[in-house]
Amino acid sequence: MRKEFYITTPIYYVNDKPHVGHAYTNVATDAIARWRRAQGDDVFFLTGTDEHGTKNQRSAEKVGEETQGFVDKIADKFKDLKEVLDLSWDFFIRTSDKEIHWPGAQALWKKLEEVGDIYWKDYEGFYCVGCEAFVTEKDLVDDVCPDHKTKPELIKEKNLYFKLSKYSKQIEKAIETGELNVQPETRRNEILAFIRGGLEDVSFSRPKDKLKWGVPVPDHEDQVMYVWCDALSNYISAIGYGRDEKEFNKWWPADVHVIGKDILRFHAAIWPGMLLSAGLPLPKSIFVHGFITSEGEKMSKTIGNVIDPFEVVEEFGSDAFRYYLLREIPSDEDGDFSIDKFKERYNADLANGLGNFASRVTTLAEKAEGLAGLLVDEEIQNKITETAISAAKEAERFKLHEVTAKIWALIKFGDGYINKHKPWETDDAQVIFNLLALLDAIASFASPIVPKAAGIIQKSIKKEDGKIIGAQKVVNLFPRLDA
Ligand code: ME8
Repeated sequence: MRKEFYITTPIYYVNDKPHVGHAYTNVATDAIARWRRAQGDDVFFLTGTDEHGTKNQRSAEKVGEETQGFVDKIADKFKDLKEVLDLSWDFFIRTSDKEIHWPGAQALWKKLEEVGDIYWKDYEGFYCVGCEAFVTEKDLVDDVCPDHKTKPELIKEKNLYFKLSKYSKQIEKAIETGELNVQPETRRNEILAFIRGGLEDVSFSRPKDKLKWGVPVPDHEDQVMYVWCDALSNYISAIGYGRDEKEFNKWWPADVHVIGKDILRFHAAIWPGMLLSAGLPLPKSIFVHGFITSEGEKMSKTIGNVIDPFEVVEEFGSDAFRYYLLREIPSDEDGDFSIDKFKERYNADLANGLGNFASRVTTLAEKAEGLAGLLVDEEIQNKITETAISAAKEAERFKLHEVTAKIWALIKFGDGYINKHKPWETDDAQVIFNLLALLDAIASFASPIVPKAAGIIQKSIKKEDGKIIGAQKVVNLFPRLDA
């Protein structure tokens, strides 16, 4: 039975153009979305941009541009990633979109207020613009935010607060029981420890005279929503909350929110709190991936080691970039982007791996006779089935590097099979047919990872009534790179 599958990326700040970290989240999410589509699910894949808040507003001011124009430009760069990274997202939400996003964000706010979870409070405390969050002394190291290396700003104002503390126990329980499945285990433990410390209420608005760039709070004209309250609601506004109930009910609850480890608390504490308050179901799972360093160091403009996905793809192609991210970066831990490693992987796994295997098999198959009507040998079929099962098991737990490794092990197996049977000497139609069946399976398993190459291979395999009957030669899918 076809089942709905709703998957999201975070919505990215538009203070700067996308880098390899954003590319990673997008590619990981895309691979899962493509895999579910291939399983027959009805998939909705959402991404977008988080355009309000102090950080975005100040970035526009810094270059002397009008805020809307500035965020439009950067949002376009995030949209461009669709073609560059070969992403298959279905909708791109922008929080400055007054038609799609604002009605949802405001409807959710009203719900929270209706049930009595919003109240006024005088606040005095520190705010980290980098995090877009109020911070306390214990979040700081040597008086600065450890993530942004900046001193938080002292803020003294009257804000509307959200009673998150009220839902502490319920959120803890949902994560404990797996009703809200936080993956991997390490992140689940981390967030549980945090929640067990007791969740505090959160400031959910900012006075308009201090920050005008935000979604207006319904019935409180002098306030705009706190940027995280606004941003998190994108996951429901995009699918029709407050606008199109039927569409909303079709997709919600989300199957997976894919996020980086930096925003775990917002997604696994504040967001569930908001949903519980509004009487909405919780997302089924949150997949938390690690952070990518560049040549072993944290990416930073000062060091000048920020990796630009546009440049990498321009030089090596989207498949190669996707492959590296999915194979080399452990999806549940931190990983590193290094150009030497990239080339090594490219040559070993793509040029000599998938590309060479496809070329060997299709070259044999192109001139082979008597393929039609053959059936694949049991040994080969078993190997294919085994890979499908083990890869799916890893995919269920979002271990994307393991999925990729399992699929590429099947290519190794195929290479071994050719070398053992030497079909170029024997012209054995059954051996060649087995190899084509293997290549066909590999292309279908690999299509969420390297969609372009997989598509070319699939197109080259000739079928009649779904049965393989031959192939056209595929050469040079991944030309070797010089060392
Ligand atoms: O946090 N390695 O937006 P953001 C891997 N607007 N992933 C990385 C990364 C790195 N070095 N750097 C960034 C926000 N990311 C909010 C989100 S959601 C309702 C609002 C990825 O532009 C990773 O997915 O700072 C991380 O969680 C996200 O970008 C943060 O993007």
